[in-house]
Amino acid sequence: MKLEKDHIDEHNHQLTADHKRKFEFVADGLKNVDAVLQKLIAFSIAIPSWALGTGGTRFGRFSGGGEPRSLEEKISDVGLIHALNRSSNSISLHIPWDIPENASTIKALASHYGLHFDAVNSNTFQDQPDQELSYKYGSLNHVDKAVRQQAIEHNIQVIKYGVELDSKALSVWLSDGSNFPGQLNMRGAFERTYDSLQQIYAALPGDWKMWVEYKPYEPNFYSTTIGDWGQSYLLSSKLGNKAQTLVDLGHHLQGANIEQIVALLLMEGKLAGFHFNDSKYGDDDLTVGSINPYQLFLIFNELVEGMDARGMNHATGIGWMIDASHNIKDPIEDLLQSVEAIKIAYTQALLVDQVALKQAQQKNDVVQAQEILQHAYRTDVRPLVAQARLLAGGALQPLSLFRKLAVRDNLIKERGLKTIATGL
Ligand code: PSV
Ligand code: MN
Repeated sequence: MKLEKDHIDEHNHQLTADHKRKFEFVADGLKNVDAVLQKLIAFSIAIPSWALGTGGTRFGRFSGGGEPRSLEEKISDVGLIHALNRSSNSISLHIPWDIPENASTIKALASHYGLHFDAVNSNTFQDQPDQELSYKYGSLNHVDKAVRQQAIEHNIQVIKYGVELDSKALSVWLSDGSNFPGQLNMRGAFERTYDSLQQIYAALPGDWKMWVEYKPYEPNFYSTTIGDWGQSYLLSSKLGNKAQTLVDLGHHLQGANIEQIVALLLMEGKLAGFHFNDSKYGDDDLTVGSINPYQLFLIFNELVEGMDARGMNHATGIGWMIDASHNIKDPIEDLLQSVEAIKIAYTQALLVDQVALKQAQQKNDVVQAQEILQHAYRTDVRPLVAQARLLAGGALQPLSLFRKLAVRDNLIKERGLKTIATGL
């Protein structure tokens, strides 16, 4: 289904008076409204190709209907999201869940919707039907050289697909690790992983990056070979300038101070970017901002301050991507909510009075420092986000327009009720 410009214009027209009042109220108290709006217009978040179908858990999967049956239909869904919010102008592919058989056609289709391709993701955490050797006991860290070689070749193949699509980064997430003490020599596993990654690194084009993702547990429950940011940082430092550490918000043990991790990686020029999601207990992959929006704001506060300190462009300096998927929501509605939550947190961080905060920190004025942060966090910035979207040609309220146009019903009519998208 393609969204017509008239639909958006009509929707915006009906909401204009109310929006204008709210926007003027918040804009009135701000010094830098135009700069904030320009930054918001430029800021876009990549959509993962695997989040357009309903997510499953190990206990089951409840398909929602009208799920995309092909890469083309996934691109069309991202096109729809982008038409509504003007903030989702790229798509990140997971290979082999989504293989671009004909790259030029796929690229043309994406650009028809104003989209391009973000990082490509390799998958050595599952066995594929036509695969010779199994990843049951690991991939890049495997004790058997032949298995490692197969996993290395897969990653190089993924880079080749990415080159055809003009992607600029390879995301590597390994489930490699052990379930029981004694199963694996941890140093050996790390060294083999480093060696395998070096070979993949050597195949990266000059203008590419390798994003090394970490995760403490699941599917392995005793040790993960790249288990935390330190281990990822160690690998990316040893590998070289093109390698960086990717932060998935769900990949931390409870209570971890993610904003501090982010601040330090950024300081070292080693922050690749994000897989955004939210969680209550583990890698829950819930809608961004649904559980802990304050943490998201604190992360963005470090990002804005740290990127400004390094003179980085917020929109392009690192990779911004969602990695969420859940089992009960309409995936498009979930993604619209996630993008909105990210933009809200970003806007709040842009409103932090950094000069005053530094002064408070210098004076050890703890109370004032908290007041400054929370003043920004408690500002209702939604009209600013909506205004930026309006200026960019999107809908004032993407989610309500999605519902009003009964987009999901239309997709079900087009694709059927019992379609299942590739992914987990
Ligand atoms: C692993 O939990 C992960 O976060 C990696 O990024 C994978 O690519 C993705 O999820 C798969 O759903
Ligand atoms: Mn991830």
